[in-house]
Amino acid sequence: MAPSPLALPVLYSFRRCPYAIRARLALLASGQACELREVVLKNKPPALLAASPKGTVPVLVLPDGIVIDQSLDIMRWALRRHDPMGWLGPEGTCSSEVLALIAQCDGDFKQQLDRYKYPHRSAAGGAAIGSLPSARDQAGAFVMQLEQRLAAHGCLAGPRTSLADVALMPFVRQFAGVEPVWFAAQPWSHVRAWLEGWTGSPLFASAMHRYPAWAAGQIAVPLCPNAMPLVPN
Ligand SMILES: N[C@@H](CCC(=O)N[C@@H](CS)C(=O)NCC(=O)O)C(=O)O
Repeated sequence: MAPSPLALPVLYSFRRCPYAIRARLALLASGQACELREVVLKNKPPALLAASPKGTVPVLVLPDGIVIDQSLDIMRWALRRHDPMGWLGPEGTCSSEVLALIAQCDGDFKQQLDRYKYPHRSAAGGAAIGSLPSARDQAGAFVMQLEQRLAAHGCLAGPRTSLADVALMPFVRQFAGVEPVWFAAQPWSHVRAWLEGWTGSPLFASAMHRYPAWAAGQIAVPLCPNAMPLVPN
């Protein structure tokens, strides 16, 4: 694969995707420059599919052609290079507790969240696979666990922000957004404060910057707060 002209990693991303949000947060926190290519999921660019045929975002393509196509791996790649906020922990690695929380989020919680958000969708076509309240209750039980963790420690896996907070936040944000009035009425004050802390942060604002959809041949735009073109017109 041809390297990007400025030899920057290329991030294929989709603004609202929670996996892509966590990857952008880690890349921004690490200060890693990269070119951002906003993808329309219904019309994926051939360059994305050539780099990663499975066709999910985020995908990071390094200048030497190495492809990282799992959000967690992108986060770890960026933070291993530079981790000014210590999200990986003192030894530059994630604890098993952090990894277990992320696995729970990406596994059962994500499935329940999808059933809650899209109650009429079915994995096998046609019939609904679960009623809205049960999916909400199941996902809510996980959020309750997060509430207890935050009440006890301040952050999800101890007193300091870790990869778990960054990786889970976009998914909890989606959960909160399905029925905001209901969410606001739940006994989850620590989760709400934690979420508001993230969504109100300049880092999150940068990660949620709007980019036009990318097409081959366009001027490269960097992942950064003000997103000026990398190569001026
Ligand atoms: N395990 C992957 C999951 C990524 C994923 O499923 N992304 C969704 C968007 S949120 C996607 O690209 N779906 C493909 C599609 O909708 O066509 C990761 O962690 O990066």
